[in-house]
This record gives sequence, structure tokens and C-alpha cells, in this order.
Amino acid sequence: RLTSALQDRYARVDVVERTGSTNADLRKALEDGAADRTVLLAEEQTAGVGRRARSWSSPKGAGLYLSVALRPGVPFAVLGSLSVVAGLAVRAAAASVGVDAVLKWPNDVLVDGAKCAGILAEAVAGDEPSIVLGIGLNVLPLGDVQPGPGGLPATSLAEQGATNTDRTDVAVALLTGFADLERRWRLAGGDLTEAGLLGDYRAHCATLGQDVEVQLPDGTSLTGRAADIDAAGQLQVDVAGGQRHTVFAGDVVHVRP
Ligand code: BT5
Repeated sequence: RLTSALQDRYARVDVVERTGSTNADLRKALEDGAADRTVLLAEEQTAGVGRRARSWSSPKGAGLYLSVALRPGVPFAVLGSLSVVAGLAVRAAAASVGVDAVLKWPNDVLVDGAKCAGILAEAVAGDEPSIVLGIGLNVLPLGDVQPGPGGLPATSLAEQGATNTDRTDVAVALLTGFADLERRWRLAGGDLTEAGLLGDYRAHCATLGQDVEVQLPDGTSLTGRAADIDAAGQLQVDVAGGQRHTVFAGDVVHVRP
């Protein structure tokens, strides 16, 4: 059902019972020449990964664990903004089953202060830049999960009152919506403003306007006001003294809501 519903939008859709990580599998597949718009969905992951070597809890049948391999033909430098596109697609899929989620920059989808989905974009430089976009979306309750960065607990669509928890239906909504948004993004050369997506992101981003501490990948951190998101999906932080910093990647910890 999934494969036939998606055949117009994707070159290939595979569903497997179990794998280590769908992102790792598609990274390898891209190296081996996989087509643009290849999807892999697993019922269970035994080594699901988050960012910065964290793990993603992926018990059998509880969530959607899927990745999309893309060769979008946009410059390597703007590939990161695809996380924003994916966040919007997850938000819309949750909304389609009656769950109102918000986005926490750069890659978390939250409902009621808890995390129901995470996004992992892994770009590969080269003559033809490519990217694997991984999405983990909790549909049914997971059991015990370690709270994430900033102490975020986990939740699922079911626990948030979803009107439909059929994972195939949610996967079709998510991947259909993502394909349509990604097409717009691609046609705009990866520029979120051009694609008309920045307004939508701003409207649903819970990070903007907050006093935040951003833990940067190099181990340092930055404290200030999350002022805006730019067309490349980067966070603009106004620090004390009035300087504006552009943050490409990091973990946001809310200082004061
Ligand atoms: C993420 O990392 O949020 C990105 C997660 C991406 C997962 C997908 S599943 C399909 C594809 N294949 C993969 O192997 N990965 C992708 P990060 O922001 O680093 O958050 C990770 C943290 O969230 C962990 O350290 C836990 O504390 C917490 N966590 C782990 N599993 C969770 C879950 N299922 N739901 C909510 N929180 C979780």
C-alpha cells in the first residue's frame, strides 16, 4: 500500500522488517549510485542514530523509522535547510491526524513540551552533492526513552490524542507531504524564502523569541535571544551587547520560556 501510494513521487520505496539504521543504509546506497528520491522504511532499527553519536530508540512497530536519499541539484552549502523542510512535513503529517506539533530548531518536533519526532540530515559533498534525510516519528507509545538534549521527554502521536495511528497512513501522509515541499525547495535552489517556506516555519517554530543557550558542535555555547531563521535554515541569535550570531548547527536549551 505504501509503495503504490508513493510511486508517483519517489523512484524507489523499500520496506524492511529490521535494520541497523536506515540513514546508514541509504548513505551506503548513495555511494553505490542509488537514484534520487530513494526511500527506505524499517519496522525496527537496532542501531538508530540521532545527531552527535546519540542513539534513536526504534522499537518494533512503535514508530516510523525512515530515510530518503536525494540528489537535489542544489549547492552543498544550502543542503542543511532541508531539515527545516522535513520539520514542516512532519508537522503537517501530525496535523493530518489531529495533533498540533511545534518545531524546535533545528530538528525536533514537539507536542506539549515532549519530543515526538527527530530529524537527521546527513549531507555528502562531491560533484553532485547528495543528502540522506532521516525521520523518526513516534506513533505509538515507546516505553522507556532517555530524555534528550535539554531534558526533553519523549511522546507519541497516540499519547497526544491522534485520530488515526495507522502507521502506513501516517507514513503516506508524511512522505507525500515531504515530496511536495521538497520539490518546491529544490526548484528554489534550496532557498527557504524563495520556496515560500520560511513564513510557515517561523509560524510554527517554538524557538524564536526565546532566550536560549545553544550548545555548539565544537563544545562551546552561546547564550542570547533566538531572533530569526534565515533562508539557509540557520538560527540567528542576538547576544548581549547587540551582536547577531548565525548558528549553523547546535542543540538549543531554553533558558527561559
Ligand atoms: C534526532 O537526534 O532527533 C534525530 C533522530 C533521527 C532518527 C531517524 S530514524 C530513521 C533514521 N535512521 C537513523 O538511524 N536515524 C534517523 P537528537 O536530536 O540527537 O536526539 C537524540 C536524543 O533524543 C537521544 O539522545 C534521546 O535522549 C532522545 N531520543 C531517543 N530516541 C527517541 C525517541 N524515539 N523519541 C524521542 N526522543 C528520543
